Amino acid sequence: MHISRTTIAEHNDQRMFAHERRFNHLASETPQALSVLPLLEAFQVAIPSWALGAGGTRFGRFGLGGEPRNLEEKIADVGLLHALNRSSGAISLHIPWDIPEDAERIKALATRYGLVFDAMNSNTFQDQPGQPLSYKYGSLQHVDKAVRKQAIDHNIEVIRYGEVLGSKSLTVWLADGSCFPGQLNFREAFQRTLESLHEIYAALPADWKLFLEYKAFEPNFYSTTVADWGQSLLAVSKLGPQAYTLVDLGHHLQGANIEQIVALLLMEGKLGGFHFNDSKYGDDDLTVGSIKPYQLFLIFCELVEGMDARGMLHSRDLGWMIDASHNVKDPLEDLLQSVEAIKIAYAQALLVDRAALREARAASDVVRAQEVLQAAYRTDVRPLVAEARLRAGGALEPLALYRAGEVRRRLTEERGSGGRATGL
Ligand SMILES: [Mn+2]
Repeated sequence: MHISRTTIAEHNDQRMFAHERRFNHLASETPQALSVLPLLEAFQVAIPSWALGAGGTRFGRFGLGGEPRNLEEKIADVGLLHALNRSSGAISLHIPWDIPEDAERIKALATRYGLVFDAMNSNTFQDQPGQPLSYKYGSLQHVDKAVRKQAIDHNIEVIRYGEVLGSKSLTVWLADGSCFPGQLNFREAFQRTLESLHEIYAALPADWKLFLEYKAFEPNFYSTTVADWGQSLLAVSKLGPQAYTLVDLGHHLQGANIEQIVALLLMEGKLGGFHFNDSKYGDDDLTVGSIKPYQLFLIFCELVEGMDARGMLHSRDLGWMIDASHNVKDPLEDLLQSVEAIKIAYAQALLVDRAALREARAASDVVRAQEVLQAAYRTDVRPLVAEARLRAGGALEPLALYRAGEVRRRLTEERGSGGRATGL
């Protein structure tokens, strides 16, 4: 399944007049918009291999049709997204599902689509067929040293697969915790986890990063051993300079001020990666920007300000990834929506008048500070994001082109309707 440059050019030609009118209007009203175009063009968001099929809940899963059947087809799907939006130039793999049988061939395939390999993800939150020891009571925290060793070895194996593909980071998310009071000694569980992480850290190549993701609850419902940013920061600080905290938007308790967390992690030089999604109640894994777009904008304001304060390159120095699940939407349409939402929030954050904001803060002018932020948030930057996409060779309206090309119908014809994408 392939969308040609000619098809994209024809699509763009039909929309060019209307687009230019909208873009010129924005550029005349917001002159600084032009200067952010190169930043928008450079910004890439990795797509996780597990987000390309229908997700599900613990109540059921509704099939989709045309789901990728193997790693090659997952790469093809991300390649399709990238051809449309020129902002999805990386794929994040999950082991054991995405073990590359022939790494050189997989690398060459990704290169053909203009993709690189983002963070590698290990999995010790469920048992695989034939696995000698069970993770029912945890992995890196387990009371049994043999179980911990099995989990450590798995993580090191994931690093080795990633090395061959050219990945530069390992993301560790642990389901480890307890379901009932009394089940676990918190201090000992944390110490065992940290010891295990030290062994994984020691196996990192010199130019790799380790991202430690935290999550407040689920699947364990009483305690999680790396439950919040404080616990992750504590662990990564003890691990060393190659270890960083990863923030997943859905992994906080309701009402948490994520933008403040981001600001402080960046200040400490310990924010490494980012998982985008949206939620109303818990780890809902919904389309980015579908529920709380203003929160996403406020987070991006802190990301931009915090990265600039440390002289970091927005496009490169943090790992940007979507981590979502698609229960009722076509995953590829959902991912196009998510990437668009991310770029809109990023563009708005870039347009904040930071000098005016600094002045308002210095004068304790609360009203003015809010006005400055919301002036950027209420700017319709869609023509700006579309212009960046156009300049990068993408489609002016990726979703419209995806639908006009009947991509899902064609994928279903090619791959069948009964298949189920692996990964989670
Ligand atoms: Mn995540």
